[in-house]
Amino acid sequence: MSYLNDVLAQIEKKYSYQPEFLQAVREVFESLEKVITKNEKLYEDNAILERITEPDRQIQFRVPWVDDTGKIRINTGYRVQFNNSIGPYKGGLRLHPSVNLSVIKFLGFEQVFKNSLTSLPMGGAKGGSDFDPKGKSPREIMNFCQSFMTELYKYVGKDMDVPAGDIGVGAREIGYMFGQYKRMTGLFEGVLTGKGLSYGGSLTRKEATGYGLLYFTDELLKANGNGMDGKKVAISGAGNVAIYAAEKASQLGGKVVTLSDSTGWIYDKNGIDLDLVKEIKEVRRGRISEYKDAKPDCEYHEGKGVWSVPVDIALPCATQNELLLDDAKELVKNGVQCVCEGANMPTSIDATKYLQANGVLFAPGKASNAGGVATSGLEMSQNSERLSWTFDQVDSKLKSIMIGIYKNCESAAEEYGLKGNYVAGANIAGFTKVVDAMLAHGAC
Ligand code: NDP
Ligand code: 2IT
Repeated sequence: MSYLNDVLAQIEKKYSYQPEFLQAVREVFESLEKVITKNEKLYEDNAILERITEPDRQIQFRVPWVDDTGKIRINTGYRVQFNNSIGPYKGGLRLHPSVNLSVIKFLGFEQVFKNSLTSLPMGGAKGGSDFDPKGKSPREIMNFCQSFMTELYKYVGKDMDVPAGDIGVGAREIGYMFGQYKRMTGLFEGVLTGKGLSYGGSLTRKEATGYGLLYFTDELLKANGNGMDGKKVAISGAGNVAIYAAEKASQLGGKVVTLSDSTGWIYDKNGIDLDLVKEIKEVRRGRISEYKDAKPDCEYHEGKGVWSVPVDIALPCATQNELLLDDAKELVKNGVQCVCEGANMPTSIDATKYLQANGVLFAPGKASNAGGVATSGLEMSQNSERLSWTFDQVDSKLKSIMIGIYKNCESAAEEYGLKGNYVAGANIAGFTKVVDAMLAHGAC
């Protein structure tokens, strides 16, 4: 057995009960075969693969909070600090009932490579809780966020670990957590990103993941013949990433015809009305089914099915494993040209392989959704220099970072004889930078 296969077998045995984490590791390892073979002795002597797959630390804690009836409720909080070889830990916080250690570890592992690709000095981490924000009152959300930070504040700081949003965590939750951090420590510092604009947030951060996804997609399409203009686009999800992906797709001349949430999906053949979606999701915090109330001639379907609509481009922007082999087959049958991931690991490994084997341009989330964390890095820079940049300044830096990531993935893939395989390119480029730093730091 090779070094790579040995380590993979050990991890599969040790963490057999963490399916999402194993899925993320398998995808990365498969891409690294040639890189590892080239440097096998060096990497093996330095235990690079064992170290890069084992988090620096995993913090797990009880989060007690009081609901509106006066009852004490308990959730589990997590922060997995995966790797800080190239910068302070950085990565989002997810609040969703499906959160467990496997999910947070897969997200933290992906974040290490993603942050490396941004070219900014950020290590990888992820956190969150199995708290379900759905149906909770604003006061319950605040109670939860304050309690969560009452424990988390011990482990984070502007030069140590800088969390941000993810599923279920937006500006409101970041605000409550920032307030509690300030109260616990007395420090007003850039400990979180995705902050409100009045207290150190960055313009463009809200839009950044979705916009960045489209800057990447447009570049990928242009490099392979044509850009976004005139393309029909399916997007899943109806949250932060999906909404601003849809906005930029339209600005670049595409027509977005679907959105979804965990209850169902909408198909509007005339193109999604984003002002209406923003009113439903950002103002009312409602469900995507409400879109049909205002637009009776659109279709609303309960359950899955968003990938059954014939489109040129598919952008999964909801959650992990939401685009499976059967969905990939349907997309290919309907002539899809390009799939770029806005969510983290939304496409299963077999679906990814099917798309690639059928000539579909495929971009992995760690490259194509890196615009969110990249702009978080720009928020950290602004906080450090105590200045705020304009929307256009941040947006143009975001765009050049995304184009840089595309070029980096493309050339890393080519260097290893894997032209057009952007999954391999992203993993190789992200990995080699982190490993250089790990080697420089010695046994730690
Ligand atoms: P939001 O909470 O704003 O929105 C999430 C959307 O996905 C909602 O429409 C939600 O529907 C849907 N969704 C969540 N879980 C499920 C599920 N299990 N099944 C079906 N639908 C689901 O989150 P974001 O938009 O911020 O995040 C979306 C994805 O993008 C995640 O994978 C996240 O990790 C990734 N990402 C986010 C970044 C960011 O900056 N926010 C940066 C990079 C990646 P419902 O309301 O019904 O739950
Ligand atoms: O998955 C991600 O990259 C995020 N949720 C954003 C993390 C961040 O620190 O901005």
